[in-house]
Amino acid sequence: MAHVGDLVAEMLARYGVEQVFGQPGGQTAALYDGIAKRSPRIRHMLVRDERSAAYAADAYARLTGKPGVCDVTVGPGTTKLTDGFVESLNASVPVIAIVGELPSDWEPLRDKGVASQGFDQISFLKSITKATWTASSQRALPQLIRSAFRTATSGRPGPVAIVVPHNVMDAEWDGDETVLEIDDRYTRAPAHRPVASSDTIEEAVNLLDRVQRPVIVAGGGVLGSRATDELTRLAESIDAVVVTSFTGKGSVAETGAHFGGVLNPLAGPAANRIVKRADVVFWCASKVSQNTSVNWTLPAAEQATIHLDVDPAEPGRTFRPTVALNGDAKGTLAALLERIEPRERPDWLDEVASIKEEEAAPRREEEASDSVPLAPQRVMRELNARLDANDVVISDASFSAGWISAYLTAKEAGRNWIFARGQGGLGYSVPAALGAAAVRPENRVVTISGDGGFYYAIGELATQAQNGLRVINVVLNNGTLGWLQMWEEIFYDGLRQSVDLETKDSRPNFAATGTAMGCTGIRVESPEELGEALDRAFAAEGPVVLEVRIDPRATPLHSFRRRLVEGEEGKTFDRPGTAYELRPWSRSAEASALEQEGVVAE
Ligand SMILES: Cc1ncc(C[n+]2csc(CCOP(=O)(O)OP(=O)(O)O)c2C)c(N)n1
Repeated sequence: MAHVGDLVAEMLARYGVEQVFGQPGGQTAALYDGIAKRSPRIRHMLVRDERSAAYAADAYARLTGKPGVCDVTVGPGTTKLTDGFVESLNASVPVIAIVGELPSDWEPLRDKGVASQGFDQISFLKSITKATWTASSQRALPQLIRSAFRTATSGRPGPVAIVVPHNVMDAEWDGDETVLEIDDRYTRAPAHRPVASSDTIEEAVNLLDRVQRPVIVAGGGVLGSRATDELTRLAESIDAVVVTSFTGKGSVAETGAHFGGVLNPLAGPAANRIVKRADVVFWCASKVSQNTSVNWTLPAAEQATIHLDVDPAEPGRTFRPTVALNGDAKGTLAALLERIEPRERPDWLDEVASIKEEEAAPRREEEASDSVPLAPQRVMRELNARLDANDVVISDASFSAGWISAYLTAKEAGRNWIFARGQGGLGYSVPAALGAAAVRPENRVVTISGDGGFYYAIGELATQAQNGLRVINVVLNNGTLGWLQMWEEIFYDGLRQSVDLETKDSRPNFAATGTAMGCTGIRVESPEELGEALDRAFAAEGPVVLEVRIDPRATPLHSFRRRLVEGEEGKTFDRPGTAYELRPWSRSAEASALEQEGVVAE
């Protein structure tokens, strides 16, 4: 007998979904039956925590542009969607959740879990999704599935949820094929490519033509829109320099003269210096977040600006752009390219090259460090040498994001880098690797996290092993919550409260944990062991946990570095109180030193 679980699975498969992530409950078992009957056309991956299902779906979507699909059971399954869904919502990633629910007519019993696991799921989900619907009947469901794909992939993409009551999911379906029709315009984001109006494009062309030192800040929307070719061509044709946000990393190849670095306080000063020198800053598919704008000290008051975004509500949020381009990045950049005259700016490229070199010189020394415990910069250098252009690197929160962005190179443009900056939550990388490996089996997927971040999802190592995924999980183990340890030390007079993750007698061994979970476990304590360890990791067929003991005083955050060194000379520092002040919309060029250095609470 066919049932509604078949209907849902069949529609998902017709929309091109080949992988669903989740954990079953009685209310969703029919969906599992539907998927099982259709495997391998559509497959299911069992995660150890529904939070991981949402993260895996998010990573799947970032790499493919297709909505990542996950399923959760009613109540405790639903609440665990939160971390991933807020990440997807804030980062504009298309994700769809099929959510279990109690039977429709149990409404009065839902309160306070009187009927087991019940609560007001709709109100809850509405706050973490772009849209949430309940399928009140079998007949409503196909149209809701079409709405889910349409909403997730159009305009500013985002996560959506369809709540399916138990009686609807289990109901018999007569197999009527006519209800299954999909809308194939919405299988992938961006579903629409609106181009900015001709007069605003003209204004942007005129402005770019008048300036000497153009910089483009590429945000995550460049990759989301698959606009890397257009962006590269524009930069090369007018000698503009591209810097990227974390989520924009990979928007251009990072090997050429037109790349200026990653713009984030964690990623080193080069990009910040370059942006400050620009006479026009073109924010391209970037929401100009706190980190990318270095506490909104960028752009400076005297700089001309262009802001391109598919969401018309975005330009103008933190500064009034000289030109606002409301459109899709790929389409609008292509339109700009058609009108703009090629232009050489050799002086500007020379200046940028010398800024880059000044900042790179001390880094090369750090990368060659032989210190024990290891310098993370050394780990990154050896990893960089082994990464192929299309391998996927997934960052956890905290210092890993800085080490990756500043020391690993995007050898080609493309969607190969994942930074979960919608929330900056610890524990993203290991579960996200499930989604990445599912769609990129031919590539190596590398996660990089601190020990604090790694703890969050150790259970998913078993998922990686069970599915034979080619993931290398690098754990930069400094024995402490590095960022918070330094924050406490600097701003609270040497405080060291609840930041250490080990004691002399209790030292967790992550490599051994990996082995116990069915991965290859490798532990590195000295630089001599590193090369061989990485070779082993890259040669392994299944998942690897590569634990490296790193220097607990290492930080990519320059403001911390300076303060830690100066602090040793007996200076004390104020808490970053000034950074709490909301910056005025019509910016002044004045900002506190702390803000300009990018001291950010993470
Ligand atoms: C889920 C979550 N909880 C807390 C934080 C605040 N936080 C930011 S960085 C950090 C320390 C992370 O430690 P670890 O993963 O070991 O990396 P390290 O700082 O040592 O590089 C914490 C607790 C966060 N970003 N996310």
